[in-house]
Amino acid sequence: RSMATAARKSLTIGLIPADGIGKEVIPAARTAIEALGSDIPNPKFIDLIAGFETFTRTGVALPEETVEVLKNDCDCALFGSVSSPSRKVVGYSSPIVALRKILDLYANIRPVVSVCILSLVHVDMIVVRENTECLYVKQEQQTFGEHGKEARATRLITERASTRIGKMAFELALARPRKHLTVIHKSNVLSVTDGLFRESVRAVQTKDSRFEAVTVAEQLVDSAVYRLFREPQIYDVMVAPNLYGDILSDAAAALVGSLGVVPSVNAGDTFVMGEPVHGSAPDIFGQGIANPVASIRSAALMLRHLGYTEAAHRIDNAVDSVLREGQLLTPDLGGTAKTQEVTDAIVKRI
Ligand code: GGG
Repeated sequence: RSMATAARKSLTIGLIPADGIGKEVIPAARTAIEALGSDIPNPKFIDLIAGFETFTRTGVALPEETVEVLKNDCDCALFGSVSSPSRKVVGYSSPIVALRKILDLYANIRPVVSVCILSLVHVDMIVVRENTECLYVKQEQQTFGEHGKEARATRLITERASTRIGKMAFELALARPRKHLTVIHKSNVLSVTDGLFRESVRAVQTKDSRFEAVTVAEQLVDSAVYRLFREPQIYDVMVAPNLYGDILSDAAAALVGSLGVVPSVNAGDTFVMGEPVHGSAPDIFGQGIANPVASIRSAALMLRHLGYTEAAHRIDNAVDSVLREGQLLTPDLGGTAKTQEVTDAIVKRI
């Protein structure tokens, strides 16, 4: 699926590096887009802030101005990574979770593909993660019960969100050679919520005859994780509720060498935001060794989604060529190269 480019005379891209290595890899993605020259009409970049560091500095994790600029002035955006704390911090809420909801970026599309020299098995799949609901509605309460503290979270699954993520997954599967879709759920236990997800996704196929060409399988999420490690080649497109999709795509990244090479886009009907699947990696932040590949590939995915197919192709080919040569790999891939060296090598090939 791509948003039409025909009438576009320029492309304005919001850049939100956010926290940690996001600040090192988003500039690399910008350099890759700039290297495309006239393939992208008048690219303009707007630097925007968000994240935990923004919160500690200003008291707000997602400033209103960032949201307004994205909505009013940008055609698309690139988001880096965020370091939300694992404890409750009063007044703080994850800006990436909020942005996905505010901009209605309901699909998180995560292609996980083998990097030839690094993979023992051939993996070529897309994890399609519902991006707006499930446990990420973040309605949690803690109370005191007879035996002490009790905590509850609401898990929201709607027919509307499950249907539209289902449609997105069927479209993606239809465009691939294997045309195979696996619906992930746990409806043997969560028969109401996951039952609705499963039923809504499956109903998509009955309402559009084009989707008859797609073969559909279902898998319980625990069994999907097992089979993902045993025989990842069986998967083509997977569609999952938010939390399962989050976990499955990180797990799948382990099969292709590193989270540092896995890109994603957060896509809605009118806006798209590229985002590396990896987090802010505070352990390596500041050393200049973060892998820029996931962000550069996220830029390519974003451009492809906007219809700039040739530009996206040029970036992907350049990345593949650097990885194939294997001379310049960051430490997550077993090498000693710096972020800047890998970026320069990719840019040179673009
Ligand atoms: N780029 C993906 C990323 O930042 N992952 C970490 C993440 O999603 N954390 C959730 C959060 O910090 O709010």
